[in-house]
Amino acid sequence: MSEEIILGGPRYVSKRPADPKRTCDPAAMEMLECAACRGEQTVFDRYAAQTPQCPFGLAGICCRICIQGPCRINPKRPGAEKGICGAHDYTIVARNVARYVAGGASCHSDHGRHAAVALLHTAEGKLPDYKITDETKLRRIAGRLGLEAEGKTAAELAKEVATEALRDYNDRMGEPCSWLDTTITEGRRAKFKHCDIAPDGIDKAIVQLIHGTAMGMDADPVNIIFRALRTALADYTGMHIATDLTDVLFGTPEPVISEANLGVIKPEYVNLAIHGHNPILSELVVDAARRLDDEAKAAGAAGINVVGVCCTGNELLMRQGVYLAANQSSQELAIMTGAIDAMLVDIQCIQPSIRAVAECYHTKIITTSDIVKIPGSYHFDFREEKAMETAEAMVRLAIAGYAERNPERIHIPEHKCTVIAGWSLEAMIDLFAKVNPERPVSVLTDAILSGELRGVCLVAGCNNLKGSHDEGHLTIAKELAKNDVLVVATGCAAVAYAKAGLMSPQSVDQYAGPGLKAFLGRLAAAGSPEFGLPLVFHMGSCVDNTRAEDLMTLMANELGVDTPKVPYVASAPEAMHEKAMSIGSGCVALGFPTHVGVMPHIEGSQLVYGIATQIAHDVYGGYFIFDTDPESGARKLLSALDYRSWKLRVHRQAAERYGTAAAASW
Ligand code: XCC
Ligand code: SF4
Repeated sequence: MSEEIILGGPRYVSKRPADPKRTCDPAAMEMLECAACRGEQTVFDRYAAQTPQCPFGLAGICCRICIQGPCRINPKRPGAEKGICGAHDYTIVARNVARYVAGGASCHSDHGRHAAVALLHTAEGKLPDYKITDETKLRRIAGRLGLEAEGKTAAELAKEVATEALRDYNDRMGEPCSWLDTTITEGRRAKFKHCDIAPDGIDKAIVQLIHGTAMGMDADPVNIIFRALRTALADYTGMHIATDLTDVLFGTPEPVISEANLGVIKPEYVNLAIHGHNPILSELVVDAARRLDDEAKAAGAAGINVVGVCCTGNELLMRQGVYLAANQSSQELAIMTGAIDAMLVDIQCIQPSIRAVAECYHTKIITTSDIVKIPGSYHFDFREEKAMETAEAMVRLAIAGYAERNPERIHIPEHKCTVIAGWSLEAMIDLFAKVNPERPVSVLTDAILSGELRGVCLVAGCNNLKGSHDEGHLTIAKELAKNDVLVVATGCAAVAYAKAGLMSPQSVDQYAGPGLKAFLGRLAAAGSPEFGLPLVFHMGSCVDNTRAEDLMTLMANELGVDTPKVPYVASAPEAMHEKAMSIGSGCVALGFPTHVGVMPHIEGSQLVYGIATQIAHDVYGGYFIFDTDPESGARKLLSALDYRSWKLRVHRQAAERYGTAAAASW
């Protein structure tokens, strides 16, 4: 009997050798070759099997929100130029996009809610395994929210802050959400009020968007898209809550050195991979792993090696210096090394396929959330009340897995790179403060005004196999760094940079243009961390994008302008998840020129395309740039930066020569 049948039935066997263009990560390439010769299926094979993809879906003109449908818009077929109910292409495209945004906002905000409830219960003394780690940040948040902090204990204040956060989820009856309102510029506040897109409740914004895009509701694409922007700002609010409150619970990240790529998996250790997004679980598991190291040794291993996958990996790297193994598209490949004893998952971006891959190995897949179950996996009902107990039980399962390994199936690529991570907004400000303690952000804005830097770019987001894995990320960052742009990154983009060595100190000499090199050199001379500075700054997981957005707000305030005038752009070269759609839309509302390197499903309506690329610009100052060629995407980002910095300089000169009133009229 063949091994395949013993291992759980016939499997799809890849007939094709691994295509060298599928990834530009050498470790992933090595594993893809390995998978091809073992006849194992990966996400790369399934992507190929799905092509060509449905043109109606790709254009966004397939509607299936009522069961009279699905309707497909076909302009060439009389009667089919509209849906059965009469919905035009523009209505259908806009509704589909809006529902993506609602989906993304649900993910981030539910994550934020979890953090708020955990903080509340910690403050109430109900969660013995959690504590308030960063009281300074707690007090700063309370101050920003206008809460009276004098004379209150950390627990009392945490209760108020958590309660205030939870209020942002409910209906604030016309008052904007406080996490949005207290973190944006004066100008944005006025703009959002004027356009009526400041959410007055996260859940409300999501529900109303789903309601408004149901059958027989809003048919006006401009109205639908602008309401989607309100939900995107609700997404921002939820993300900000998540980041702030997890910092309070587990500490605000500080510069840290570690390593990334599949080479961090160590054959002699119990390897426990943690995958997903939620530090409320993973922080405890890291603690549990440290406690149970001796049990692993007793089982014959050298100890426990925790490695991170996707954004939970980013969170653990940022706060604990835990190794990063893989991003979204390479999650299966980590299991295929044959040396992962357990993969523990929490929420979001967990491919159901990991279970099928694990079937060919000894790896135990452990799900932990009641909204994420994968048939055939172990499930632990993770609750904060008995967090450590559950975390230890899960770690013990990994230890048990160590003895079940098949040595013949172990293949670990040697590739790994040094990573300097931990760049929370606070860490960035501390770095700038070494040069100018009074006005730290001016160190960055002055470098732009003097022409040393051309601006800042946030590269965020996922992997998407419509392009070569990680290639979009790497091309954009190298191109921008060469042209003196300071690049900050989050999510799977950050993992791509970590794996490719773009977060190592050596990468500065290799890729930075003269201006960026001089800028980073100045920071280093003033007292950067002993291990040096990276080329690309890791600002966290995808839920941490508000760290990078806050930097934009600080720069705007420093320059005395609103955000659409700040030379700061955003890019999602490999956007995939609904969350990327909501983050990108939020960036546009906040005033970022926002490049997306994968064509979203909007080409079926010229009108919606125009709203995203032009009308958004006219109204909000931010806009989308869609370009699937990363080099040309980078050029467009550079020209957006140059246009803004040129205007800033002209404005400065006019102010110096003719006074601020004359300069204010531009
Ligand atoms: Fe998921 Fe965050 Fe995207 Fe990566 S980056 S594919 S959302 S893990 Ni956020
Ligand atoms: Fe078709 Fe209209 Fe139903 Fe959409 S809402 S599926 S366009 S009938």
